[in-house]
Amino acid sequence: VDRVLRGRIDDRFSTVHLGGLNLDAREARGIRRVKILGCGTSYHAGMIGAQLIEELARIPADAEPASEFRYRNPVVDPDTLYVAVSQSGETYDVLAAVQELKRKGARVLGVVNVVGSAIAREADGGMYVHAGPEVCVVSTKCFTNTVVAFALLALHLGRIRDLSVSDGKRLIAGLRKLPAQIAAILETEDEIKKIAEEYAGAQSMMFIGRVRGYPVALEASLKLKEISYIHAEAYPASELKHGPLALIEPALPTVAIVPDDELLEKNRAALEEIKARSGRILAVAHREQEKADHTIVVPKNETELDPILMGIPLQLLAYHTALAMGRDIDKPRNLAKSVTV
Ligand code: F1P
Repeated sequence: VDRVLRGRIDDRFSTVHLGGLNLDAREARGIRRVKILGCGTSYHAGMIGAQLIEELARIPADAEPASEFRYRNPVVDPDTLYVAVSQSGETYDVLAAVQELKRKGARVLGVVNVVGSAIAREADGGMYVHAGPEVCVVSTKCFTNTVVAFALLALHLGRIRDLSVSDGKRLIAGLRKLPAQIAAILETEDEIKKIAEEYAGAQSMMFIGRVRGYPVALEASLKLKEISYIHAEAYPASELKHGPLALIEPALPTVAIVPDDELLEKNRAALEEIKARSGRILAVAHREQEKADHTIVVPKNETELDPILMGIPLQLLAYHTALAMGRDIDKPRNLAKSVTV
């Protein structure tokens, strides 16, 4: 953890590195707000990052698409820590936001995969996520690693502010369990493939989740759109009753994120609403969900890490859905590895 935070780990890869967080304890204690900027998958990982920072460091935090932020003349505040997230480190909307922030005197950290990329060079410090080369255009491993990086950043900020000492031990133990749990999920690939083949013909799909599950729903729907070209929408589960329930019918399957957490009963109530309208349901959960037509059961870890373990089977679902539809997964239409305009 400390090596990642100090940036030392990068020495193995390159001499051009982010140099760690570059935040001393006094500066870290002075942070009043954290604003996370990214695009696509990186934005969704940033949404989870903001929740982790609020939970573990008790600093108000939020995420916004970098493209929106740069076009809306935002207030740039010296007590806000800005964090730019990018797999490629070259996405133009993120880079432009970073440059504008720096012109206005803000402190900007990068959470970046590609060592020595433009955003890594512009940032005042940050972390590389070491997801390795993302060989396909669509970002997957980087999502997982970015969430891990934010868990470390949140713990670090919490520790400096004399919080999360027990959270630290608990979460670090949880992070150590992740590789074996992810391997166990990958073992269920054949089962996920069979489920994907059932949904491959759908015209449209709905994804729902609550709190930590909502960015997972957004990300899962983006993966599906990017490589299968099935239309997909993602909603916070409680927003369903504010309009989108009207869409639920047998032809519109719903993928529901249903972790065993304090919101389990609320999530189950949403499944009932969908079933009452004869909607088909695929649940991603820690145990079988009786209202669901299919459940992908994932291993339980610390609640804060649910987005990682629930996101991975949905990346596989998108992959196998696209494969069953004969799509060219490595060359998705209209998607570039890094969007530089
Ligand atoms: C952002 C992003 C990716 C997406 C695709 C296009 O890239 O939207 O999330 O999968 O590669 O660009 P980045 O800033 O994380 O490199």
